[in-house]
Amino acid sequence: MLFKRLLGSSKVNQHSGNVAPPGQYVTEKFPVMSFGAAPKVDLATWQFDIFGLVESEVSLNWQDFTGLPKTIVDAEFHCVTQWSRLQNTWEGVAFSEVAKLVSFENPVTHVMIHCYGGYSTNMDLESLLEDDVLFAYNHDGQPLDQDHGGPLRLVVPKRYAWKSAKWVNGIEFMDVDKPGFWELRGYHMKADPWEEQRFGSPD
Ligand SMILES: Nc1nc2c(c(=O)[nH]1)N[C@H]1C(S)=C(S)[C@@H](COP(=O)(O)O)O[C@H]1N2
Ligand SMILES: [Mo]
Repeated sequence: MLFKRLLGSSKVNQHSGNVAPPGQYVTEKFPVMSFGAAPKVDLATWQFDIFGLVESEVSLNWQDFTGLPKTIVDAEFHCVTQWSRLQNTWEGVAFSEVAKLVSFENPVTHVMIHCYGGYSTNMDLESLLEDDVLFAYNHDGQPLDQDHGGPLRLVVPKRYAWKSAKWVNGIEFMDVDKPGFWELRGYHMKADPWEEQRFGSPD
């Protein structure tokens, strides 16, 4: 495909100064939290689709994706089951960089992230465009383990980690907010750990 770009790389630090959000404890371990088994994804057939309210859909293969400009982000990771891992270095492609590949006919307000295995999670577009949000293929200098979402996962440091979708394979741009996998099952639509937005309000 046509995404031959220079490999520029930027670095972002997102830290609150070694303090975990309310109701969280700090761990140096990296627990695996997955609903169901890790899908096995072959890089030769890996595909990432950008669709929804876009002027034209874009599909990327592994080479296209990893050819996009690289970013490095140091960030915290907060699971709603109460563990926080404060020091993580993620390497990958900023969400904002991927979003540049499409244009919109109508105003887009929200996004659904899609994954191999059927998992999904929703967020508002503005939050995803922040400079610490990325699709990561490396964690702490190593290729991302399959259990941790390899080959590619989303990382959204300012949200509970269920929003950091593993095994991602698509972005759907929307003009309404819709619940993803855990949000449908009672978790919060926004999920800000500093506001302890763990569960949504039942309607
Ligand atoms: N596709 C997918 N992504 C997922 C999950 C999942 O079950 N499937 N679990 C979420 C939850 S609840 C957490 S806490 C983090 C955990 O990431 P880790 O297993 O790398 O620690 O991944 C999130 N992303
Ligand atoms: Mo979680």
